[in-house]
Amino acid sequence: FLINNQGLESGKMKMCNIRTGLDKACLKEAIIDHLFYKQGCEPEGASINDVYLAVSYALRDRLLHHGLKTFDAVLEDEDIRLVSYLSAEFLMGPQLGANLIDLNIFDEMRQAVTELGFDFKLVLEQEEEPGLGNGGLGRLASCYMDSLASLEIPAIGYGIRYEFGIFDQEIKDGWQVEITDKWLRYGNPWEIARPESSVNVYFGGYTEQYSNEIGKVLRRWVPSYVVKGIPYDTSEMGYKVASCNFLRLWKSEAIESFDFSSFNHGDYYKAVMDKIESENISKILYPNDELYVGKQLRLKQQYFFSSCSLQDMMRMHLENQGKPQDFHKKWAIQLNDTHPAISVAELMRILLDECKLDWKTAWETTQQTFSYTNHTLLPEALEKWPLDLFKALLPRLLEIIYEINYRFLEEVKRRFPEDNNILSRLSLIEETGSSYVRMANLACVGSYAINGVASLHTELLKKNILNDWVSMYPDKFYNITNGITPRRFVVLSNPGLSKLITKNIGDTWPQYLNELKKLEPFAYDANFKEQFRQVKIENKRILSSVIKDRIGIVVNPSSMFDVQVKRIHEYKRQHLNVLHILTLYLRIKSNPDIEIQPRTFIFWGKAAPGYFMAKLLIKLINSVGNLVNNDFDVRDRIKVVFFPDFNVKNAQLIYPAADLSEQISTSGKEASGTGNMKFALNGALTIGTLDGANIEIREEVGYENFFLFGLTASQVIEVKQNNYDPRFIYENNMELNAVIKFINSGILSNGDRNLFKPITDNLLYGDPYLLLADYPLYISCQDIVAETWKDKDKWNTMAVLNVARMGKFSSDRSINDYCENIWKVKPFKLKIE
Ligand code: 7GP
Repeated sequence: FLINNQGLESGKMKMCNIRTGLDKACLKEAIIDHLFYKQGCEPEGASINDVYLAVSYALRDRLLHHGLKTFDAVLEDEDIRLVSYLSAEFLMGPQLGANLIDLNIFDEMRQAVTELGFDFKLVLEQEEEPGLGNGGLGRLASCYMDSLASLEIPAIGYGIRYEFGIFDQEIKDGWQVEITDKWLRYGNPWEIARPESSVNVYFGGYTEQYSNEIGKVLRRWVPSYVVKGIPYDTSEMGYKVASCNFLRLWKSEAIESFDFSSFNHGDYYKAVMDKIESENISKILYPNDELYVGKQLRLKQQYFFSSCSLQDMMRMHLENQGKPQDFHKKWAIQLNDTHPAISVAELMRILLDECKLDWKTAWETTQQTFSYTNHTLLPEALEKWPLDLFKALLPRLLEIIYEINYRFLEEVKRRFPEDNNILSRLSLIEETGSSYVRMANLACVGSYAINGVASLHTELLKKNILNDWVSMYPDKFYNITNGITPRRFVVLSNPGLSKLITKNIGDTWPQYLNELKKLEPFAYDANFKEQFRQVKIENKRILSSVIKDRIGIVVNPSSMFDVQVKRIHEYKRQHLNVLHILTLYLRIKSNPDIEIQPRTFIFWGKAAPGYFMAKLLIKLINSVGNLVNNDFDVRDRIKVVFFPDFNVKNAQLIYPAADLSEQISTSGKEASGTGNMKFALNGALTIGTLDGANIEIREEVGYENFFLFGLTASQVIEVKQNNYDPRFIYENNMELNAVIKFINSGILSNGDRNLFKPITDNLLYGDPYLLLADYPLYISCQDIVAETWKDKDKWNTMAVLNVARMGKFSSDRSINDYCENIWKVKPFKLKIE
C-alpha cells in the first residue's frame, strides 16, 4: 500500500504508508481513501458522518497492526499469563478522541481533518458512544481496560454487545423519559465481527448419564435449544506504547437463521420465534444499577457471555498446545461482581464434560483461575436465582453447583463441626423458604482472591456480608482501591489543564500520575494559580454555553459550580443537596439582601426506569430549579440545573468545569465512588462524608483541603440501633422544619401538596439514609464552603493541591495492585518497527 504522496509541505515526494503512517499527510491520504472505498464518496460530497467513519477507519487500521502482533506473540508464549476481565458492562465512552491520544496523533489528525475542509470538533461530536453500562461498575471496567493496555499487560475484556445500551434520558415537564439507545444506527467503525470464532451455548433440556468408548461413566447435557455467540472485537490501545489489547463482545444469534424443519412442517411462526428469542439475549442492557431483578433473560445473558468467553479462552489455550489442567496458567479471570459468577460452574462443566478431567483436577484448576471483585454493600443488589428458574435453564450447571456445594460443606463441617448456622450461611443454596442459588457464594468458593474496591468497603465486606468467608478463607481477601484513567479524564477532556501541567512538570505524568506531586510548590505561585484559574473559568464557559444551548438556562461562569453527577439513588442523597438549596432559598426569601455567594447547582444522572423514588427526586430537582431560577428575589445568585442524559461524552465536559464536588452518600453505603476521583483530579474541591474512597482521597489531598461532614459508618449503625427519630430533628431544627414544610406547601407543585409527600414522609418516618441526622452538619459545612469561596486565592491553592496529590487514584496504580497481588502477571513489551 505504498503510494506517492504529494501533499507534504516540503513539496518533496515521500513514500507514505496509507495504513500505518502517522504524519498528517498520510492521515489525509487515508481519510480520502476510506471516504472513497468505504463510504463511496469524494470529500466534497461527504456528510459529517461519512467523515467521522472515514477518520475512524483510518485510525482503526493503525490500531489493528498493534493488536494482531500483540496476540500472535502472547498466545504462543507459554510463560505468559493473560488477564481476562469478565464484565456484563463496559461503559466505554467515545473511542475516536481517546484512541488519538493513545497513538499520540491528536494534533496531526486535527490538522489533517481541518485541512480537508471539515470541522474536527463536529467530527468528534458525531460519535455515538457505546453506552454498554449503567454507571460506576461499567466505567471502572473501561478505565481498567485502558490501564491494562497502557501498562502492556496482555488482556482481553469479555462482555455483551448489547444492541441497545443504557437508555437516553430526556426530561419532559420535569420528569425523566427513557428513549431507546440506538447506538449502532449509523454504523460502528471500531468493531470487527469474527463469525469464524462463533461458539454454541446450550439452554434448557435435561442431563443424562452415558458411557464413553472405554466404558467410563460420564454425564452430559442434552439441551432443548442452542444459541450462537458471535464475537465482535474492539481494539484497546495503550497510551504511548506499542502493544494493544482488545475487547471481545458477544452478540447472540439463532443457530440456524431459519429453522427449515419447523417451516417444512408448516410451523413458520415457531421457526421465526426461535430466531427472535435467540437474538433477544444480547438485545438490551438491563438499566438497573445496584438492584437485583430476577429476570430469566438476565440469567440467560449472564450464562451466555460467560460460556462464550470461557469456550473462547479454552479454544485458544488448546490450540496453542496447552493442557486443560493448565488453563489457570494461561488465564487469570477477573469476575466483575457476580454477573459473570456462573463462570465458576461453566469452567467446571467444560473441564469435566468436554475435557474429561476428573473432579479434583478440574476443581483445582478452576479455583486457581478466578478472582472476584465485589462492588456494593447494598443488600438489594445481591444476586440469587430462584432454583426452579435456574434448573429449567441450566440443568447441568445446577448439578455441578450441587456437587461443588456438597464437597464444600463437608469442608466447612470439618472446620466448624458444632456450627450449623455457618453451614447454612455459607451454602451455595439458600433454603430459608423458597430456594435460591447464591451467586456471591459461588464466586467466593470458586475464586482464589476476593477484593473490595476501597479500604472502608473491604473492611465492611469482611466485617459484614462476607464475614463467614473470612472465617473460612482469611487469606483470600484483598483491598484494591479503585482508580480512573488520567488519559481520558484529563488529557482528553481537560486539554487546558493538561497543557498547563505539562508546561511546568513535563509530559510523563499521564503515565506516572504520582509525578503530579511536582505541582505542589505551584500551589503557592501566584502566576501559576492565575493560569490555573483561567483554565477553570474557560472550562466553565464551555459548559455554560452547552447548558444554554441544550436547556436554555443562562448560568454565570464566575459563580461556584457545585456539581453532583452520578446515578440517582436514595443512598447517594441527591435530596440532601436539594435540602441545602432550599435552605439558601428560604434564607433569601426571608432576607432578600442577605450575602450569598453565587452558586450554580448542577445535577446530572439517570434513574432506573422502575425506581419510583429516584424518578420523583428528578422531578423535585426540576421543580426547585423552576422556582429558584425564575424568582425575582434570588437575582440569579443561585441557579439550579438538571442536565439531561448523563453519559461519558457529557461527563467529559463536566469534571473539568466543576468547583465543588458533592460526594455525600450515607457513610457505609458507597463502595468507592470514582466520580469523586475525576472531580478532584480536575481541580474541584470535595464536600463529602467519610464513605468509600472519599476517606482515602481526603488522606491524600490533606484534611485541610477537603470539606468533611457527617456521621461515620459506625455512627450510622449506632444511631440506627438507638431508635433513631428523624422527627425529633425536624421539630428542633428551624431551617429544616421550614424546608420540609415548604416542599409540601404546593408551591413547587402547582398547588399539589401530595406530589412530593413520598419523599418527605420517607424522611420523617424512617429516614433510612439518615438525611436528617446529617442535615445540620451538612449545612454548616456548606456555610464553610461559601466562606472559603470568598477567598479565591485560598480556594485555588486548595484546588491545585488536590490535583497535585491525586496520583494514587490513577487506574494504573489499581491495575498494578491487581497484577502484583492477585493475577501475578507481568508486562509484555511489544516492539513495532
Ligand atoms: C459501583 C459502586 O456503587 C461504586 O461505589 C464503585 O465506585 C463502582 O461500583 C466501581 O467499583 N457499583 C455498581 O455500579 C453496581 O452496579 C452492583 O454494583 C453490582
